[in-house]
Amino acid sequence: MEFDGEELNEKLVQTPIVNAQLMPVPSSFNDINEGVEFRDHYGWMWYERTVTVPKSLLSQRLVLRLDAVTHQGKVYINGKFVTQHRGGFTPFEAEINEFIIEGKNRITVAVCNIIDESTLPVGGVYVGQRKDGSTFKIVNPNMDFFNYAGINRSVRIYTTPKNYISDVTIKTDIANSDATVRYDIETNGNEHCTVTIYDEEGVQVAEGSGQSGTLMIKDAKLWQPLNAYLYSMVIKYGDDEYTEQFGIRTVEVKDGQFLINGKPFYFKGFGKHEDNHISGRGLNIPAYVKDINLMKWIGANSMRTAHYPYSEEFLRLCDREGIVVIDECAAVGLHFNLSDSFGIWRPGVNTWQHIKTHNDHQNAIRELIRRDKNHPCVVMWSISNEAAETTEGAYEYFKPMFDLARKLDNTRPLTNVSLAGSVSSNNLVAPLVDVVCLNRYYGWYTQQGDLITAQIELEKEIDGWVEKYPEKPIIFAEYGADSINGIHDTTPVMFTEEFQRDFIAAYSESFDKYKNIVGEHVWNFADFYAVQGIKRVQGNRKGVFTRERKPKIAAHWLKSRWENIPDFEYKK
Ligand code: GCB
Repeated sequence: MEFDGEELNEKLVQTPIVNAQLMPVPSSFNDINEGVEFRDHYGWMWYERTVTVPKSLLSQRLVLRLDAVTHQGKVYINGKFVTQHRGGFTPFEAEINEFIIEGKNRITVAVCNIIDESTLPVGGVYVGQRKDGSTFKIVNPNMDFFNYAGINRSVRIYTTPKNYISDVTIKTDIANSDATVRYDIETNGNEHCTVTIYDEEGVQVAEGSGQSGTLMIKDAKLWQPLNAYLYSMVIKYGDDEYTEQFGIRTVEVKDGQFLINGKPFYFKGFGKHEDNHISGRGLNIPAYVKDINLMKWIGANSMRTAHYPYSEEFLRLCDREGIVVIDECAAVGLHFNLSDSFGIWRPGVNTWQHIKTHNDHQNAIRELIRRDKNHPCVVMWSISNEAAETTEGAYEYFKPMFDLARKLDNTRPLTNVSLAGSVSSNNLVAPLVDVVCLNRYYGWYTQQGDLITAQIELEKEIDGWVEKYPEKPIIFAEYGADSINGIHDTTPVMFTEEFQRDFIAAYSESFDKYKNIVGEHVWNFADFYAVQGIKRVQGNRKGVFTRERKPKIAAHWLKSRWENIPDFEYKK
């Protein structure tokens, strides 16, 4: 990996990079080496390696796939430009036969970590000048999480025959004890296509032919929260073959409840981050498995991919283990007036008159749904987190986003996760959502330390939502307090483990009073690295687990609460 200006490197790409620094892929680059300049590098980075391609592969269709280049990537093979992509959390790929030669090939990927008012996440660059005249730049998301970047997920070359399967959409429905499975296969030609469905024991349960159709599975086994059952659809198309796993389940919002397989589901769990020591936001499969095991230990059944699409590997694990997922696109920070100036702070400026995210946001929705539509674990799409929903123009900005998501997927409800202060009376986007998702910090950022007043304010707000939108279920998508593990007190005070526990207990008491509240996602599953500031102690400490995944007192408290809350029909 080499740091330099874009122009110079556009020339450098013609010749191999020398004296490069060692850089693991996949990983965020930031914590791999020491020093502020390295960690906070702003701009382009150049990754390079050689791969050997044997002659036998050249007769196949060769595809280079990059699962996540954060936030922008340009790809070159043997010095020639191949493709580029904006958006750091969804994959892109290109056919590369014309660039590849037999033997050694040089793959170069230029990565840019800049985020601004046109990208997702929305970010800002802070340019400062020191007294000695030197300047510095910091680029931050317009939110507290650290801007981990690099080639965060896997890069692979794969092959297909010349005529190939490019996509499949699977939609399931339940009729008594049977299920219907609708499939639509996308290909590049007109080869003969067959579809066979197998159960978990490998027994064939349905078959069909043609690129689309509806198959029936008799006595279908359902995908249930924490009790997953996965079928495999094997598609044969000419010489190509692809297997997609899927689950049979339905999702519906009705009468203020969130139904999974026709029964009212109660969300217990967390907002998370992809965040780990050393690898930052990089793919980390052992950590995913550990986190899912901890979620099960604590009695959780669900989570939200705050604030961007997580890796495909993570979602496959959630499919397998029955973790229910609210899948969020990387639309975070669409707000120019947040008082914490993490990225951009433009007091008085109307976000919707100036923001330039329209294109990237539509692409992000398209790419998210195309990538994740067949995951049974995903039960709802989150269109954004904490946008300026009370500012004039919010409805006009979001209406086309919601329309697009509904057009692309008519099987899942939609939400927009709301910032404190956007309440039932002033939230302009609420009419568009199926489920109200609220991030609330009464007793932390406001009424600091006073949990009695916090609860009064919280319930006043909930009353307003229930009254105005009685048909919409409510999920608390974030609520939480920082605690530094090891800090204790007899009379709870902010930042102690006891206060964090009491904060969560107070909210829980209020949640239990309302039938329309169908879920509680504590912020956050674990401590995570954040932008520096006086409110962050080497990161955001609202984790119920530490960054090393050790439980704080609140974890034990939540375990005893959640083990007594059933997944279904909690509030009869
Ligand atoms: C929020 C944000 C989340 C922050 C959290 C906090 O509302 O959605 O990204 O980390 O507050 O701890 O301040």
